[in-house]
Amino acid sequence: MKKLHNKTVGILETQDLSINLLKANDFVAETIRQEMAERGILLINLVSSPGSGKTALLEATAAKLKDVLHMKVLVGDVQTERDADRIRKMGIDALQIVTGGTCHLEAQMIRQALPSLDLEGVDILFIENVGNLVCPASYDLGEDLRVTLVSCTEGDDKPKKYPGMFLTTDIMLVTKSDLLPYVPFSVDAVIADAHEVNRNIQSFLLSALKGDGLEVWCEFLKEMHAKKRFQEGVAST
Ligand SMILES: Nc1nc2c(ncn2[C@@H]2O[C@H](COP(=O)(O)OP(=O)(O)OP(=O)(O)O)[C@@H](O)[C@H]2O)c(=O)[nH]1
Ligand SMILES: [Mg+2]
Repeated sequence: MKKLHNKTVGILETQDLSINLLKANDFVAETIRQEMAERGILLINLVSSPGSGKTALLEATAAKLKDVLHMKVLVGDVQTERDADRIRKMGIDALQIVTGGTCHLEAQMIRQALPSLDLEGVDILFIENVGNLVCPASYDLGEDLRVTLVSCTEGDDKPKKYPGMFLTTDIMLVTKSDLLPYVPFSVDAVIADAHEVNRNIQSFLLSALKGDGLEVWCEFLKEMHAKKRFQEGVAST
């Protein structure tokens, strides 16, 4: 009985600790939000399961927008520089954060990485989070927009299975639309479920590979960037 009691206290202590850690994360996230506001940079946090197409989306977005908007990327992975290398090949400055096992990015990791990126004149800073629909949900990185990708190859049941992520999502991108004819996936169902979890989610359907829907996505980014500049009173370049 005593053992059970101790165990219970242990769990409560762990909960207290994680609440305090999240509070500390939110404090750092606020300093990032402040810096981005002063610079008029739109900060976007891309999250998804592994392989949903975050890096492919960044490559395709870079190809369309890099001459119009100055973009940079911070990319988190458990191991390797592979994603940063792919993005750099598109002519975009990218910095890899290797978490060494941690399944999400934390605001402190972003804070520490920022001085290594020259942010002068940057319009949009993308963060590609570690592929995972659970842990990244709890960590505010100071972003303006949390964009969650759901690829049609992973199933349309994700919003209700991972509500924590969809509760904090601003934009849901349904990706790999070119594969829709080959997989059992209902775009209507995934959008309906996402709205049941969070009625403020805005959705886009696109294929980074074939380019369908990319124009609308890029127009949306331009609009969001202009809005941010206007809100912060930063002159457009
Ligand atoms: N058919 C098709 N394949 C795609 C599309 N977008 C990405 N892929 C493929 O899906 C795989 C994973 O894409 P990535 O962009 O690496 O996915 P990711 O979300 O960055 O993956 P992690 O960083 O590992 O979480 C790659 O083989 C891509 O070529 C798409 O629009 N259509
Ligand atoms: Mg990637």
